[in-house]
Amino acid sequence: MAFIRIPPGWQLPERDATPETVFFNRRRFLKGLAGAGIAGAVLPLVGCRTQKPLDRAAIAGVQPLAVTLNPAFAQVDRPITNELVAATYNNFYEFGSTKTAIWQNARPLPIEDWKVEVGGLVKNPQTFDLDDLTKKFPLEERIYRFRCVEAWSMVIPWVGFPMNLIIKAVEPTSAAKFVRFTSYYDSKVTPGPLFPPNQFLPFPYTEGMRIEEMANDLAFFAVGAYGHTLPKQHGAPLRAAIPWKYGFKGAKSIVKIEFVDKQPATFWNTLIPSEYKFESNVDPAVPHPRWSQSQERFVGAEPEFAWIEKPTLKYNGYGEYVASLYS
Ligand SMILES: Nc1nc2c(c(=O)[nH]1)N[C@H]1C(S)=C(S)[C@@H](COP(=O)(O)O)O[C@H]1N2
Ligand SMILES: [Mo]
Repeated sequence: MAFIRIPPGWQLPERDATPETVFFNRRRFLKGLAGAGIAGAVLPLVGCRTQKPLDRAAIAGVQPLAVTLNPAFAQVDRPITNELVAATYNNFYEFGSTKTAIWQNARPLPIEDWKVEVGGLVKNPQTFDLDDLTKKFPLEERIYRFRCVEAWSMVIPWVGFPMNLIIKAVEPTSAAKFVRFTSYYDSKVTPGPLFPPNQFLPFPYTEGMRIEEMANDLAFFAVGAYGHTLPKQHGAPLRAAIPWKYGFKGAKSIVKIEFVDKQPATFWNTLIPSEYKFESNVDPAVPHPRWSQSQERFVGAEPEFAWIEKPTLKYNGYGEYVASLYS
């Protein structure tokens, strides 16, 4: 892709600490910060080291999915992130806080016989297995920008279906105002981060949004990426992809979808409400308390898988679809 300029020295860093990880090490971290400039110290995004070789084992076991690309989401303003970069640089705290080890730690996630319970304030509660979902709802491919609150971004070709199809299937009652997604959790399988011990963290991971947001055409449930089923580290077998919000809103490995009348408690918002808001739309003008959100580092473009600095776009560039939700 000729229009991409790759500044020298912005290669995928081997260093795994990230702002979200930093929370778990905050006590050690705050000590280390004494006397240091906070903004500079927090964002460990600048790396000059060469990356580890890409490992095809990261996508072992995936099954091809027959899908057609939705022409409305066929292209964005930057190349698709290399698949093996995306599959070896993940946030999934149930499997640890070391980004580049999560794909290996996630191997024990038992995705056979997966069930997704959809209920709460609905007329027609249902429990779907994965076959039901993929047969009932036509799968499509959508190329979406993806922006983590940590100020890095990717472009991922998801395979899945609009969340609105679930709304239509279960028919929320007029009392339902929000939806809550709950991720798989079993402390025997999901050891969690090392600091602090697991029991202090509000697992299972939950996320949520307003029903009108969920009904927006962009809100998507992914069962695959890059033309095949999701590797476990991406949140197999079903995860949320909400491209105008920060990445943490996209709960992985969803086992429960509940329609509720009040704004639900969510994992990050419970841990650090001042830093991780419930709404969390991508917005370059609203800095995270510990770093700016005006720029981002696009990761995973060939040939070097370099970090490429880009201005962050309001609603991650999806304002034409979603701005009316917030007027
Ligand atoms: N259950 C669960 N879902 C999660 C997370 C997590 O730790 N646990 N991390 C979130 C964050 S912070 C991001 S950026 C994305 C990362 O998705 P990816 O690894 O598929 O790129 O997943 C989100 N969903
Ligand atoms: Mo994130």
